Amino acid sequence: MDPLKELFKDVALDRFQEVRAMLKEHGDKKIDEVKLSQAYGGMRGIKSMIWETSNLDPVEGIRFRGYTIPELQKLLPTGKGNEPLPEGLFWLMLTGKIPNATNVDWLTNEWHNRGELPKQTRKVLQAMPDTTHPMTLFSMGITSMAEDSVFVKRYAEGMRKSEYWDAYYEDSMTLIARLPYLAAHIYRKLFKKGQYIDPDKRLDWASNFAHMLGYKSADFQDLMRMYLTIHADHEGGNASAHTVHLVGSTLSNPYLALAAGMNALAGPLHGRANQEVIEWIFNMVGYLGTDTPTEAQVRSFVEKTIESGRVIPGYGHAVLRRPDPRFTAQQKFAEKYIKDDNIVNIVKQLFNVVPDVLKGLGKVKNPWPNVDAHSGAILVHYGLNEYSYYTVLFGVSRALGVLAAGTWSRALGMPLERPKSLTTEWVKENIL
Ligand code: CMX
Repeated sequence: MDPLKELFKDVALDRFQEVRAMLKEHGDKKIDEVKLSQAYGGMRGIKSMIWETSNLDPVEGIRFRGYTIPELQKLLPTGKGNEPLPEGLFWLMLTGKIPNATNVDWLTNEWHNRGELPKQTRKVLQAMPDTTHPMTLFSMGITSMAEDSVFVKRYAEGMRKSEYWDAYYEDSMTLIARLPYLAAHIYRKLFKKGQYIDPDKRLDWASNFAHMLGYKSADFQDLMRMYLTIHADHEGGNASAHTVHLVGSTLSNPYLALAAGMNALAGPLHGRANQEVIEWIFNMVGYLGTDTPTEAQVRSFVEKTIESGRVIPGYGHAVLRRPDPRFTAQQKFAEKYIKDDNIVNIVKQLFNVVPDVLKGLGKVKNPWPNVDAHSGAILVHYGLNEYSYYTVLFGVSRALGVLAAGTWSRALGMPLERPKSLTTEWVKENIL
């Protein structure tokens, strides 16, 4: 028996019936109005989709099933470490219920049982040159597994719509189990001369990932537990989540939907910002000739970046209007585990300087740091210096949220997504 699937089935069936009744009675009620500026402006803030697993408040930041990050750090099981296990967050996102230690042990074990990397995936990765960007390999690796999709097989056999969630769940579980294997394989292929490390099935999902990457310390294991928890979900409108949702709505299988989302995450305005931030910090160090600059020096480099027409990576957000609680969680981690690190200190200096500079521009809606402003400095501290790899770590985590949400979309019978687009001619004729 699969206890998570059983629980999900009960919870999702109740919600399905509740939503059906709600739509019957209130389906014509308005939830939003759309301004012309929003249609031309990246659809910012338009309330137009349902996402059960998390919700983002512009001021407070992310809540997973109603819980803030500090609350999750208290409530979710931590296994043998001090940070929440991502297994617990996945359970919570799927069911809405905080799991106990037995629940997460079951999930760790289940993912170990599903975690092998298929032969064809190894071959695909092997065929690619070592100059390939890790996110390209990550996307290719996920796509290469699509032939294993239970969803595809059952769909071809005539599966009923009411059973889609079950097949989606099966694929999601296998995918999540395999992602650390895939990600570690990419890391070792590109940066460690193809010397791969066997899994250690006594470890939880995040620490086994750390182990297969080649990082053994207890602190790094805790870093991975925290990192893979806080990056998992950020409601449904962000580019990677929305892409998985859109592609999934065509009934394309979860492997292809996730790969599409990872291609969105790879952009510098989204997940790749974590790579951009650390590269930019080291450019600053090179330019200033010191890794212990004064705040005035940091400020001058920030202003120089703006003057050259570039954005400050790791700052700003499409929804948030305060420092990102995921930034704060990493700041606290660094305060607790890392003493006197020059690059971590530069991140602190940037926090003192950048918001003021961005406010001065008069156009930036959110001058505060986002999730990507801090992660690189911590990874560098532990010796993970391959900056181009950072977005893969984000991607492994993001899979938890988007696949849990995708399973929900199938359980609620969400249809093909198809919003209406307009031409400027239409706008001129009908709105002006
Ligand atoms: N540095 C300089 N200028 C910035 C800026 C920053 N960090 N953030 C926003 N701006 C500028 C915009 O480029 C825009 O300028 P123009 O009108 O000249 O084009 C203006 O301020 C208004 O933008 P906004 O409404 O405040 O921000 P958006 O919602 O359009 O964009 C984001 C949000 C994240 C793309 C933007 O803040 C940015 O480019 N930040 C740097 C990249 C980054 O850190 N991305 C990661 C975000 C987290 C994630 O999704 O993973």
